[in-house]
This record gives sequence, structure tokens and C-alpha cells, in this order.
Amino acid sequence: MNLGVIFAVLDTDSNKQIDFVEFKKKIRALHMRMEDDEIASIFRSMDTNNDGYIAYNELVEMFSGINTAQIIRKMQKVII
Ligand SMILES: [Ca+2]
Ligand SMILES: [Ca+2]
Repeated sequence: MNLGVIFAVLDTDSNKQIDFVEFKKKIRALHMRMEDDEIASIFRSMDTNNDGYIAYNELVEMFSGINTAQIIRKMQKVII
């Protein structure tokens, strides 16, 4: 697993921050059945410093906290 790759994929405009629009697009690409407000609440929980963007260190924090094997597998299907 390479979080740098995942971050780069989520950060579609490569400005080193994942904004909500980018995040939502990728969630939709994964065909996860989530409402906008659910996606928003996930986004907020990842954005630990509440600046409206997910930075790489925030992504790392989230992935270190939970078992993400399944999410990673799903994401790899979309990425590769
Ligand atoms: Ca971005
Ligand atoms: Ca942030």
C-alpha cells in the first residue's frame, strides 16, 4: 500500500490538498452509495484541522487509525 499514490489520485489538480469536490468525485467513482451529507461528514472527520482541505498528513492519520485493506482494494480497482 502506498498512501502517496492514493493521495496523488485523490488530489486530481495536484495542489497537495484534497478539497471536497475532488473527494466527492472519487467516492462517486468507487460507486459507494453515500449521500452528499455522509460524504461531507467523512470529509470533515478527515480534515482534522478544519481548513477545508485534506492534507497528506491528515490522510496518513486516518489510514493509520483504521483497517483500510478493503478501502485500498476498492480504490486500486479505480486507480489501476
Ligand atoms: Ca487538490
Ligand atoms: Ca485539513
